[in-house]
Amino acid sequence: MRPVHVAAAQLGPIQKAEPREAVVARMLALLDAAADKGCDLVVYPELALTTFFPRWYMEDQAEVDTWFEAEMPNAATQPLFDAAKAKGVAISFGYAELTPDGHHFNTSILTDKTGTIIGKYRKVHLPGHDEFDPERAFQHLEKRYFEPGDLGFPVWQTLGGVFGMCICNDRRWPETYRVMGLQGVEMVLLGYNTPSVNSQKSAEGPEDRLFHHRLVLQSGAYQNATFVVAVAKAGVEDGHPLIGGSVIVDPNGKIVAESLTEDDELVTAVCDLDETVFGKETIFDFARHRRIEHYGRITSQTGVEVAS
Ligand code: CDT
Repeated sequence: MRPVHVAAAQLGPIQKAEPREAVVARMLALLDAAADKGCDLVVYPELALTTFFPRWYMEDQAEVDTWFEAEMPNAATQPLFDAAKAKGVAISFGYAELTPDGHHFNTSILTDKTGTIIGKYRKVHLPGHDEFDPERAFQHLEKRYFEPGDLGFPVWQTLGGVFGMCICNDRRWPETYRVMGLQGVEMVLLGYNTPSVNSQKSAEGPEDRLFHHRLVLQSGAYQNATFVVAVAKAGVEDGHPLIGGSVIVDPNGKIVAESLTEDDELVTAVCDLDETVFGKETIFDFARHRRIEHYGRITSQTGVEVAS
């Protein structure tokens, strides 16, 4: 047995005017509750410290940069790292990262149980667009404010297992899981901010959105024999609804725990990482069954090419 008691710490909405300190106080309350339950690891959403600001069109880079963190930890988040250390709980959360040399990334970090950052991931698959789009019901300007991640999909050995991270839209891409799967990942941690309605197709509402969300998490987990912990920022932010549906998925692709609300909520499960072994040694024993001689297009071609 290699049990990891994990908590998906879903956050309810964060309004545009809500300061980071108030959000961190909410995150600390969830951390306390998780520690009281005996959790080893608490996972928070994508861009956990602020509202989902890429929905707002901005032209002034100084204004954009107010949504970014130039240091981690910083004054607002230091209490989280202190609490993680004091409680002996590892944490993972997402934030907008401004690097010392001026690069902007949609980032998540992972700490060990002493509150020391041991892993960093920068979102690779940025959705949306980079200019104001009047055709959309609302904006999704991640391509305007962030650069694609430059760290690939690394994994880290901690808590007795192999852990990886990805962020929101990354979860819809099978390559995300497979690159980590090829490094033996046993638990993928991810946060998300998913609008409840498709801005380009109003008929695609929360039911469809949650269906696609579960579909990709469950298939990614099964096809790579890994746990997946997916954590929402949910609810209505300044009139813009985001889905909930935070889940913990096992290596069979089954949901073992799921949130019930669109508010701050803790979803927990004890995950035995040894449950990943059967899949990794049988149907998804990559060394025996993969046929890379047929996969060249995956890395040599981006878009669809139809033979004439
Ligand atoms: N945050 C994020 O990546 N959201 C996307 C919305 C895609 S629609 C532009 C998601 O995949 O949920």
